[in-house]
Amino acid sequence: MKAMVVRELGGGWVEEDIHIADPIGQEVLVELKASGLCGSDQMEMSQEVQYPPPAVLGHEIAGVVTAVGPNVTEFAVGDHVAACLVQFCGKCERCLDGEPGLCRSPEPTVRGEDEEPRLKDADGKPLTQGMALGGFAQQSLVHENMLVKLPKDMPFAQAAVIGCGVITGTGAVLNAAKVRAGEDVVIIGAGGVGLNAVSGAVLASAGKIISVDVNAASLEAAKKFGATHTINSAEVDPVAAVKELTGGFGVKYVFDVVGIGATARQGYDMLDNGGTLYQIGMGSPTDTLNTVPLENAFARKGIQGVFLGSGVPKRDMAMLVEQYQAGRLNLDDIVSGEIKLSQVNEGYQMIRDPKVNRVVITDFS
Ligand code: CXF
Ligand code: ZN
Repeated sequence: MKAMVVRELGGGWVEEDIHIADPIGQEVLVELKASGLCGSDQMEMSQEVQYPPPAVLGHEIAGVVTAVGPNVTEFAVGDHVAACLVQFCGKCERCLDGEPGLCRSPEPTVRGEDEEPRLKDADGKPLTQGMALGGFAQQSLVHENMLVKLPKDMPFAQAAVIGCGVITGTGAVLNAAKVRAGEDVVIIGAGGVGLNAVSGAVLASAGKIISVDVNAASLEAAKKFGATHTINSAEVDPVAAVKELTGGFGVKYVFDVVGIGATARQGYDMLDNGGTLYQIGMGSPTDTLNTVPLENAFARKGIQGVFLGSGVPKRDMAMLVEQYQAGRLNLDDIVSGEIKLSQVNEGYQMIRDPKVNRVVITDFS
């Protein structure tokens, strides 16, 4: 099959003819119909994080099941499916707790060292399968825990993007913070994930949905997704602006989708007493946020990390599909452009424009 392979760090994606194994155990073979371009894959391509080259990256996928392993129970040939990159066993203490994102033993979702690799290049050498999905290819071989069934009338591109950017942003609001109707929220960052956090706040019927960004076009997009107020932090002090909008108090929920020291500081300072800063963005690996224990004892502020929406992917993806189909979740404006499999390099150029959200591969010919 055709795949876009990262051969060396920083070397971009190169089209190759590669081999994909037949499904064993709980594996499902999916003919891909949509595969989204997420910033994390670009990071994986340019610096060694978790999936060393040669690798097939791509982790926002949807398609049609063409074969199943002998132990697959949930899926059959012909099913439409989408994936979420959370790898979980479904059996450990944390999975049983309803926290698959904290799974203690996600190993069963990938093949062992002693098994034939899922992907091999034309010379028979193993290829890394990025995030256990390897979505920049015509097909993907995926453990059934990472898949969810789609209604046949759900468009593939919109389904594909749910599995990473959408679930991350909406889940922060719905799962981590559990915002109630009428409560005010601040979302710092109006890029791909930030807009989905705005969507999450709309689904929660939040009160004021205040979007903060340095880019005017991104703030316009946030309004389109349902932000009731926008603050351009390149022009005004965002902490003062949030306080002014909230009777001087600040808010109970701040979502920092940027994740650098400056936005963490702003987010923390925007909190009302008893409020929580939700840290979603991973903008800096070294920036810190200092707080004074004595002050915090009085203010009772919380800091909470959120990863991939901190939810239950199968449940949340099905819910988000339903919300989209009911006209309550804007995924159409998340999908800004569609490209061919061979155009992954160009696609990553396209998403540098802040007006472009997700670019999705929909032509795998
Ligand atoms: C990523 C964030 C960085 C670690 C892997 C998953 N999320 C989505 O792309
Ligand atoms: Zn991603």
